[in-house]
Amino acid sequence: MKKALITGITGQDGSYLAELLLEKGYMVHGIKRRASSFNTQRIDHLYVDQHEQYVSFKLHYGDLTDSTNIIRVIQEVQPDEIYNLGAMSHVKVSFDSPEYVANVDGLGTLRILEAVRILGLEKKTRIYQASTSELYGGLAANKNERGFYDEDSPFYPRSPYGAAKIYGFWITKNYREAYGMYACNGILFNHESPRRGETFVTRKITMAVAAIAFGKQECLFLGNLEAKRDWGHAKDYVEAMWRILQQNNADDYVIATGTTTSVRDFVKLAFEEIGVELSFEGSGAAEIARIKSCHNPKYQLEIGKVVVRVDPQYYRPTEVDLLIGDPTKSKTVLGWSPKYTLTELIREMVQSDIQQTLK
Ligand code: NDP
Ligand code: GDR
Repeated sequence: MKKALITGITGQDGSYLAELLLEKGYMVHGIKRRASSFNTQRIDHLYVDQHEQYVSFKLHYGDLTDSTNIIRVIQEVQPDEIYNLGAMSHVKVSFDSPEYVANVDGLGTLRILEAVRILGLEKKTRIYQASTSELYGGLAANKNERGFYDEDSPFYPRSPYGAAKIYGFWITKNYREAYGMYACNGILFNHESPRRGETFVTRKITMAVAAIAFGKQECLFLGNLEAKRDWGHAKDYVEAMWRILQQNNADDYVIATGTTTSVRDFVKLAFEEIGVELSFEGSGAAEIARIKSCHNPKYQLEIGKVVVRVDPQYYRPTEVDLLIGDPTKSKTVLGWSPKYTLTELIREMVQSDIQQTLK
């Protein structure tokens, strides 16, 4: 039975990855942070009474800022695979706590790699590092000749989060080259789901659509509506993480859908999911969206009502304008391609938030 250790198991990706590995027959260990209130909602359904005879899921308290803890947990678990998903993952918040994000997202990666080395597990333990499309920074000049970012595109991070993750990327690659470790970067573009954190833009939008539909929210305030992202479904992306660790040789891979959509269009599509058509007017900080029509008799929505406004407090000091990934290598080498379309993703998120709103 293979043993996996997941940092960030309480997050969106950690929860889907834990489900996938349990389905594949792994013994799954996860590191969770001690918090003053419950932070395990996404994985509570996986909990097994630790007194049962057969336990395939176990949580350990820990933190990526604490090397002693990381070494002790890895020593105890002796994992075949480590998925380092733990991170302060919010780009905007990283401008508020840049030192903390460097410590967790940057040095945290080093702590994992060093722990494996200190414990003499270099030849046993395979390591997946959660790298990100934020490394590219969205610079138009850095796209490949086909107009995408791929594994060879230059990096230009535009936030303390991106700068911390670039250290994680390079130190992972360096340990692979220096010590022959099976350590890989998945350069994942944005991926979402009903389990997405509530302050990321997609989830903020789908929650607002559900709340506005039932008269529980008046208006959705957003930042930059022009930004474009390559959005996929987290369930598809954790499958890619697993595949990255099953190859003969360690390598780095872009995981993306190859299509990009603006925040404005995501808003339109999410409202369309409940039968509401929006019309946008104005520009920049003065842009608004009104209800143009409502085809669903279930929702008593006033035509002409303003339901979206721009609030500059959500702007970032430096923005990543456009991301679009080239998944050719992951398709050909890993045999991976996304199963969900953007429409299916939005449908699942809106429907899930409607169910939550009705509770
Ligand atoms: P989430 O924010 O949902 O989850 C982050 C996880 O990291 C949580 O379990 C969180 O714990 C944990 N964590 C935070 N700080 C620490 C710490 N100091 N020590 C240990 N654990 C910590 O992120 P996602 O699941 O969306 O993303 C997973 C990883 O992939 C992250 O590294 C992210 O940066 C990266 N990534 C994500 C992409 C996306 O679009 N989702 C795209 C590319 C990369 P707690 O629950 O206690 O807060
Ligand atoms: P991102 O995701 O920064 O790409 O990082 P986020 O959903 O936060 O922002 C996407 C784009 O939407 C714009 N935006 C807003 N964003 C938020 N959060 N809230 C708003 O109100 C809002 N209005 C507009 C942003 O400016 C941005 O352009 C995510 C994270 O999961 C990272 O951890 C991961 O590495 C990258 O994706 C790939």
